[in-house]
Amino acid sequence: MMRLFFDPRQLDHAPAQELHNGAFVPYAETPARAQALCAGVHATESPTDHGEAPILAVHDAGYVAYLKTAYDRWLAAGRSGDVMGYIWPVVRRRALDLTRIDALAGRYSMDSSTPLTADSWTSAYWSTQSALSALDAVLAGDRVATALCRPPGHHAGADYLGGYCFINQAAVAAQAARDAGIARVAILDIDYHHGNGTQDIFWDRGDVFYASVHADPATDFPFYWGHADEVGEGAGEGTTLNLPLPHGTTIAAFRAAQATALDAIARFDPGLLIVSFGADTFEGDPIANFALKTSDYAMLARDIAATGLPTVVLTEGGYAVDNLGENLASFLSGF
Ligand code: SP5
Ligand code: ZN
Repeated sequence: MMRLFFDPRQLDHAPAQELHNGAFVPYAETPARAQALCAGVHATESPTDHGEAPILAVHDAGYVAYLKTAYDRWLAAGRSGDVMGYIWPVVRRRALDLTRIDALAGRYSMDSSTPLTADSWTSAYWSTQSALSALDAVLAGDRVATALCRPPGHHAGADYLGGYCFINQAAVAAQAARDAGIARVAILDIDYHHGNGTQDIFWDRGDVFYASVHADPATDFPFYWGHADEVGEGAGEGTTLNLPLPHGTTIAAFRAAQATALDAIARFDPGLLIVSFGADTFEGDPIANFALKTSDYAMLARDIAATGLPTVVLTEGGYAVDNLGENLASFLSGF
């Protein structure tokens, strides 16, 4: 039986609303998502606590301090409600060392749709511990293990949150695997959205391959990353692979793109595969525009399993809550 990791503290983070198309709407990345993920699988195990060191091996120390203190600083500034940035240090601003919470909220984020609550750090921390525990299982010899990562991680960069993500679990697990002696690690990202944070973190590194199948950023979030000509730089040139697809994509084209990614990963010859699995490619997803069916996920997983690589599965997005458990169950059944 495949081991599955989840901690109930991952439910605590519950922003009230997000800014979307000019208005506040209910937050899409809900605790109910985690309950649906759990309902879709057999019993989960609590993760072991690996502490902050594996997080700090990927994320900027100032950013981690911000995640831990931002809500209290927001309250101290007289605010109520969740922390939301409203000014960003773009257009060539100097990298000033500011302390005002309003400045920090912009410095450490990439969008306005990821409110930070009193519980965001705790939930993201335990989501990351679940990922690290799944990695432990695979390093100990399991062929595959899964972490129900909520909040998700692939949009979070070394020093920024965004896209409902705070700590990048795939990146933390990849770095932990490197530090455990795995020479080359591959990340396959099949969430609907491009995993800009994961790409950024390993952009100039040749030891971690990042391959993503996702909605064309010409039409979809995160817009500024995930275009086909982004291939990495320096030692990382050629170890980033982006395969954008159009709205309406069904399993045939998605599976073919995943096969292209898996071929490139096989040539990279990694010792470990990490899968960022998003079920927001589902035909009924409320914030996305692909058309995969529940049974398609089992086929994608069988193709991944056929690589024979030791595999850590981490969940990312997927907002059709009523179908999320069965979509995850379908995917895991393919391993
Ligand atoms: C992990 C992941 O899948 N993040 C996706 C972030 C996408 N954010 C931009 C789209 C926002 C749409 N918000 C709709 C809210 C409806 N309640
Ligand atoms: Zn997504």
